[in-house]
Parts: sequence; structure tokens; C-alpha cells
Amino acid sequence: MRERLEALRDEALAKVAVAKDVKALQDVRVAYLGKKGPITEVLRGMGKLSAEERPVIGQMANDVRDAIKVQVELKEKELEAAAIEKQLANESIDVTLPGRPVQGGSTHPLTQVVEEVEEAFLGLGFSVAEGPEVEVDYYNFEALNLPKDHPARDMQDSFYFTEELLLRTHTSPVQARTMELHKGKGPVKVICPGKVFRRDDDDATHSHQFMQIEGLFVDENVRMSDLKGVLEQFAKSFFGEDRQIRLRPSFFPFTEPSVEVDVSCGMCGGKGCRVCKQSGWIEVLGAGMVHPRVLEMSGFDSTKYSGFAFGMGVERLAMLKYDIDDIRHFYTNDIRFLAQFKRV
Ligand code: FA5
Repeated sequence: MRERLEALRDEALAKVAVAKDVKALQDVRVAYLGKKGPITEVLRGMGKLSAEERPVIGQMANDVRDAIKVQVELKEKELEAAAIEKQLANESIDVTLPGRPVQGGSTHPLTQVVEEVEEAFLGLGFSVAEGPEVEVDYYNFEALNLPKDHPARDMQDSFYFTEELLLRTHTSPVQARTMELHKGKGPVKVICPGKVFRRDDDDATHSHQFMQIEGLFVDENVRMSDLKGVLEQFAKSFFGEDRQIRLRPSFFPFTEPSVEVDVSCGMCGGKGCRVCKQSGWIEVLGAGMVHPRVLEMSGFDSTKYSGFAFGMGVERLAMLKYDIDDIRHFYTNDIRFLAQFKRV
């Protein structure tokens, strides 16, 4: 039995020495030290030994088992260290390689235009107000002198959620909301940028979702000439000193009188070209003197206060300023288009 144990030890240690990986090592461990292995078998057969031999062989079997165990563990550490070495060698990083360029994003052109318009009007003493995109019928229409069933509601085809709740069709409801907050006391001097929604068919100049910037100035003795002066000042600062504006009579239920405002065409300098359809002018916004009924409905005394309001299309301003021929460019997110507006 002594020889058998010595032979088993030598055999197992030889296999440990040549094991190429952790799996081969595990196989040796299971084969020699496992419950069904030869050493366990020797220990089981000890009952047949004499009383003197039993402790000697028992001790020897334990020594053989421990010797194999120690060698397996040593070899295991050796193999693991070698595996890590190999992995590190394969994954070595060449720090001299040039890096891959990171594509930086940029502010969307419409956001840039809104910021620029805000800056121009902040310089004229206006502050910025906001209102909800999901609006109640009252603020979107009724408070703007457009009672239910008024035919002028057809001017703005709307997305309704319920009879009373819709996606706002213009930024004008912010006028009514802001005036209400002032509780009948002027001055009110705000611009209100935001998204608006209409059931318009999309084409080169129309989108079902677009942006507007509303302007409102209510105080004592506000006149049409103030409206003209503010818009002229804005057109020059936004489009350039050489640009003129012109007011044409129009109709909005919430302003009286109402006007449409054209800016002189930048492509031809007002001589007439394809872009301005030979007229020399391009329409950018609707405006007018706030209707006395709108002032009254929002809590202002129309015998004391007067005001002007305007609403401009942000995409329209951007198209004119940057000579963009299709409104859909703003929404299709082509990186080649957007990258042209990167601020330097
Ligand atoms: C209005 O929305 C009025 N609320 C403007 C106003 C405010 C008048 C205050 C008086 C006082 P209008 O529907 O014309 O008006 O729209 C104003 C501007 O929004 C237009 O001049 C145009 O630039 C832009 N616009 C209108 N419809 C679309 C559309 N479908 N796609 C893109 N821009 C549009």
C-alpha cells in the first residue's frame, strides 16, 4: 500500500507539472483527490490493515493528498499569472496612434434665431414670457375676441384634444395670460417665443408645427407709430441696417387696426427677384393695435390703456436671414444642414 501511494503521488505530480491550462489541472485534481479517486479508495480500504499499520498508512495517505493539493494550487497560480500576462500582451495600447475626432453638436438654427430675437427685444426693454403648448380654448380663441363659431377661427385649423383643450395655434394666448397676471396695471412689455401647431399641409413654406414669437406692449398712450418704430429697429438689427419695413392693412380679430409687415428683400435689395416674387418685399409677421375688447377681457381699462402686438414666424425669419429654400430642412435633422450653423 505504501508503494501504491508513492506511485499515485509521483503520477499525479507529473501530470500537474505538464498541465497546460486550468482545465487540465482541474481534471488532475478531480481524478486523484475526488471522492471516487484512488487515494480515497486507499483510505476506504484501511479497515483491512493491522492496528500498527493503520496510523502509518493513514498519515502517509494524508501527506500524499496534501502534497498533490499544494502542487495543484501552486500550478494554478502560475497558470493564472501566465494567462494575465498573455492577455496584457494582446491588449497593449499604442498610445502614439492619432485619436478619432469627436463630432461636436451645435445649437439648432431655430434656437439661435429665437435667442437673437430675444436679445434684440431685451435691448428694447421687453422681457420674455412663456405659456403652455396645450392650451384651453378660452385663451387660444375666446380671450382674443374669437368667440365659439366665429368664422375667423377657420384662419387657423386646429388640433383639438377635447372641445375645450387644443394644441395652441399661435403664441397670442400668452398675450391674454400675461395681461391677466398684470391685473389691469401697465406697462406690459413682453415677447413670447414658442411652438405652435396647425392642421396645415406641409410644403416648402408651411409646417404643421412651427415656432412663433409674440410681442406685446400695453401702456398709456401706446400708438401705431410705436409699433412701427419697434419693428423697424428690430428689422435693422436682425436683418441689417440696409433693410426697410412696410405695413399693409390686414385683419386679425384681436387687433384693430391690423397690419401685415413686409421686410425689403435682401436678395435683390428691393428691386424684385424670384425670392420676393418680383415685389421687392417679403412678409414676415402679423401685427396691430390690441383690440379694446381684448384689453377689457384681460382686465385692462381700454379708455386708459392701449397697446400693440405682433406675431412672427421664426422659420420664416430664419429662411430669410440664411436664404433657406425649404422649411422642412429645419426638421429633418440632416447633419450637413445643421453643421452649417455651428457658432465659431
Ligand atoms: C398669427 O398667428 C397671429 N397670431 C399673429 C399676430 C399676433 C397678429 C399679434 C396680430 C397681433 P398668422 O397666422 O399670419 O398670424 O401667422 C403669423 C406668422 O406665422 C406668419 O407670418 C408666418 O410667418 C408664420 N406661419 C403661419 N403659418 C405657418 C405654417 N404653417 N408654417 C410655418 N410658418 C407659419
